Amino acid sequence: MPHFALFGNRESGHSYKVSLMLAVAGIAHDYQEIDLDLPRGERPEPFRSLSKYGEVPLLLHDGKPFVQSNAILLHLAGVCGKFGGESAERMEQVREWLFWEANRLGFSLANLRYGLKFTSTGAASDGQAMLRARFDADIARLEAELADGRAFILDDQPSIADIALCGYLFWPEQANIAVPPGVQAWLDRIAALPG
Ligand SMILES: N[C@@H](CCC(=O)N[C@@H](CS)C(=O)NCC(=O)O)C(=O)O
Repeated sequence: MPHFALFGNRESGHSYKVSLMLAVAGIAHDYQEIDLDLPRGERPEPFRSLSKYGEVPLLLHDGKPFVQSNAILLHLAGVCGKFGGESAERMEQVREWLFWEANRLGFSLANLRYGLKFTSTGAASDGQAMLRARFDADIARLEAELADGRAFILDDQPSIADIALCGYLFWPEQANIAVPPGVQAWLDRIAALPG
């Protein structure tokens, strides 16, 4: 029986992506909360040694470390043969979205939220204005993508692309953003998934 252990933080959308995948895929796992207020050098072992870039999430699969949320999602989809892992074709489509997410929503929205929630300059900095403009373009792209009525981002079946893209979208008030109706309906379908 494979063993999975997730090291995350409950304020981290990147950790949330992996938690959500483990939940909807029904993969039993241990969980350890990492206090990100601790300097990196003081975070507990084995997290400190195994988290190559010092960040959450870290997933151990039978003791082997996996880092970077989207790389972890790809690993899990491959392991369970679902959520994009069903075929090479779906995996190709998923990979495109994962790269888009890391550079677009996972950058704009994650850092908008971080600026508002965790920094003293909050919404006032120039960086926040840039992130907001970038987010506006990103959410418009997602809304346009979903306009044809498909249930999930690839087709009518959920995949790790949905899981990556929604990582920071369930808490719009924390980033002071509005979620358009097509994106909201898609989020509701993700929230209704078993698990
Ligand atoms: N590209 C990484 C980003 C991970 C990340 O930014 N993690 C943040 C929390 S959301 C973190 O661990 N921050 C604490 C630190 O950098 O010390 C991924 O996709 O996993």
